[in-house]
Amino acid sequence: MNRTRSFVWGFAILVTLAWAPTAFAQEGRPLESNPDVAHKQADTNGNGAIDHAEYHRRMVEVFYFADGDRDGYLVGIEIARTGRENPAAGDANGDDRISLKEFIDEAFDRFNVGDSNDDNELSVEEVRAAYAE
Ligand SMILES: [Ca+2]
Ligand SMILES: [Ca+2]
Ligand SMILES: [Ca+2]
Ligand SMILES: [Ca+2]
Repeated sequence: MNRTRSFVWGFAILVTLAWAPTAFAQEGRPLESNPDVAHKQADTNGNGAIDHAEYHRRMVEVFYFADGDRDGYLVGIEIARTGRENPAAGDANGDDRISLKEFIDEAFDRFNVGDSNDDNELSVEEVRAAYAE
């Protein structure tokens, strides 16, 4: 998998996905492809950085948003809604579906890649860098 694409999906979902406009538009969710706006949306306490709690909240939100049949697992088209190129990525137990735990674990791998100064927060610069790759 191309590193840029695999990296970007984490942020794409962080910002609620510009890649699945139809699915998200149907649910009335604003699409966000601008890293500055995306960062601001996830930074719920407005301190200029996305911490683990804020990121986790956002990822949970995205998971349940993508989980169209609300069964607690992402499969097929539901995975596609998260912008993933490789549906198998993150499927740690190989059952061909993504549980919330698997989704969050994978998301935090992306978080750590994006957190280039290792302060456990994503600055707007770090999010911009991720988008620019
Ligand atoms: Ca914050
Ligand atoms: Ca589902
Ligand atoms: Ca699984
Ligand atoms: Ca950081």
